[in-house]
Amino acid sequence: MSSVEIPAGLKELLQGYTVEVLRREPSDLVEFAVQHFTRLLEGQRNDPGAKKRSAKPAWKVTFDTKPNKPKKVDEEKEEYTVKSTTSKYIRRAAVCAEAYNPDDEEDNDAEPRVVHPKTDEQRRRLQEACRDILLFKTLEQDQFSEVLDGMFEVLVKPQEHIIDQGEDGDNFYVIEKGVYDIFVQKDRVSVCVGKYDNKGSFGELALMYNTPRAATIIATQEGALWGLDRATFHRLIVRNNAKKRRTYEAFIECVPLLKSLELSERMKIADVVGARVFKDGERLITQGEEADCFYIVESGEVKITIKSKTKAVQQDDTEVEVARCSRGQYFGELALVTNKPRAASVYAVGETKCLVIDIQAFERLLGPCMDIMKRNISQYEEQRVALFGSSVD
Ligand code: 1OR
Ligand code: 1OR
Repeated sequence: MSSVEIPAGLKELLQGYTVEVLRREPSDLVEFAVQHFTRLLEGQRNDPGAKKRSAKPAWKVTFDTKPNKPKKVDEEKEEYTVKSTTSKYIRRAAVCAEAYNPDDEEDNDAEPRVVHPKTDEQRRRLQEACRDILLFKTLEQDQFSEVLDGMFEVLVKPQEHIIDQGEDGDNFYVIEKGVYDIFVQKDRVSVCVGKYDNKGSFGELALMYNTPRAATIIATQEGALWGLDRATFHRLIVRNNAKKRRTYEAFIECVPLLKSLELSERMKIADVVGARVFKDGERLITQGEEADCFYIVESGEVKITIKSKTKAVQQDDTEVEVARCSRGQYFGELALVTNKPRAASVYAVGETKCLVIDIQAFERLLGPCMDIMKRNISQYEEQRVALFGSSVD
């Protein structure tokens, strides 16, 4: 019998299709195959590098964890396993959690630049969605433009799994609209630990640290996302992290609140912070609003004011200054810790620069500092009574 040669990539192509069938359970396998392979083909046309990678939907292509580097033997292994909570087959992550050092990033400038063409209207929506994304806040203008060029639109349906915990990471996502639940497996049970509500971004961790996805993200309604592929994320964001670490290492080291963290934990904070500059008098936080981030003053000063109905002031809603924060001090933790609206307003006094951490990174990274924060929060209450008695709204 003559020997049969299996073409390179065939196994991965069919496996990718099989995984999608198991995941989505389509009623018509042939029609689903047409859609699946068409998306794949379009993805390859937009991104020639995708040809090397396995067959997932075009926007969910699996990327090699270290492009251009020989793979380790156990990275090649792919197994299929039953996920306990959803009873669906998923691909077990074939990535390894290496010690991460952004300085080790190869010089990938030679990599082809990925551009996904967009209409003016798409670009306007994309720019709006990316306006407050912290990971983009330390990029130079030309790097930011490259990021925008490399992003592609993803429309999602209710109950769609954007990311599954344990898988390897393909894309980073910025939310344009929609609500997305965050699930984390605890003792084999999937627990909802938070949500993204029409803003924010997710999916950076697996790409930054070469680790399996740390959480499952599920759309609760129809939504729109902007994806950025792994290679472009590496070239622009991860390489920028080396610079960020150098820039913020000394400062983060001298923030009293963060002293109890290990060096590696402080570096992870440097990876996720965004730097924001506020003009004199600009309001950073509004009392009564919902909270989604935490601040550390890097330079300048902020004043904290509380609306009060005190007998002393005799007027509703007068803002009374209760505190100031300067370099190394933090604010905006109270609402995140207590899960309540902002307890005070905060204004810049002179030009002020702050490092900003979003609520998910706050919960993930600042757990070890929680005791210190809670101790200080209990002092707010004492100060409140001293300043206003008990008649503050
Ligand atoms: P990823 O690439 O690991 C899942 O894919 C994404 O979920 C992850 O990047 C984050 O962007 C996002 N712990 C870990 N990842 C989280 C968390 C989270 N929240 C959002 N993501 N925690 C929840 C904090 C509210 C900590 C849970 C113990
Ligand atoms: P937040 O998330 O509620 C406003 O947003 C922030 O102002 C708050 O977190 C604290 O970080 C900060 N009472 C309430 N919030 C305060 C206070 C404060 N001081 C700073 N913040 N008091 C002043 C204590 C000196 C009590 C005033 C009656």
